[in-house]
Amino acid sequence: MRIEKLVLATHNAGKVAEMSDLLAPYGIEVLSAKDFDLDAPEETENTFEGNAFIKARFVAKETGLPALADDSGLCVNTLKGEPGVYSADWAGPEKDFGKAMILVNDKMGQCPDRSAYFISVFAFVLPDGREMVFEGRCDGSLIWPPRGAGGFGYDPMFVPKGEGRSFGEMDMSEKKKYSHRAKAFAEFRKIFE
Ligand code: ITT
Repeated sequence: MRIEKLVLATHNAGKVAEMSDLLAPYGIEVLSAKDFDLDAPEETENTFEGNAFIKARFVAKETGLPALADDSGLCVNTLKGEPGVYSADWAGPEKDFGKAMILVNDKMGQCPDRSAYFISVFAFVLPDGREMVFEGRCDGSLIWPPRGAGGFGYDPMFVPKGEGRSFGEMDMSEKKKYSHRAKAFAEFRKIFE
């Protein structure tokens, strides 16, 4: 498939940076919802895939261009997968991830199982109605206190499997060796091959 232009259906600057970086080698003009002054649609589904499609369908309809959405989240095993699809909500309307990380750590208490994983689901919607979905997962563990000021969201408290450093201590090129988003992208990019 040949795509000349696509719109990232996200208002999250961290995702825009990572997805633009992943798309950079493919000679595609990458725009985002912000370039079109679009509001964020309400995420009313209770699955990553459901919410990813809400975002991608909305942006494809509003712009008439192919739209790529990422719905993602941190799933903590000892919290039965929470915060999961509600990962952004735990930071409140002020998007305070310092507070969200404290909430996660407090809820885990003294539980020795610190394992967690990130999920990223990409929904790709074309103006002609074709729809595709891709998924990536990154396993790791949660540290306290958080470390590093890189990345976004829960990155400072997440250490991917096989690493000693948190995502917050890595730059974007190091994070993409492990990240859920890079893994979802590795599936997505096959449509160009
Ligand atoms: P859009 O819906 O506009 O894309 P959002 O931030 O609300 O932006 P989500 O609904 O998918 O996105 O929420 C996912 C949250 O999970 C996100 O806000 C982060 O806090 C967290 N998250 C996802 N990927 C992450 C990553 O790579 N590193 C750290 N936190 C991540």
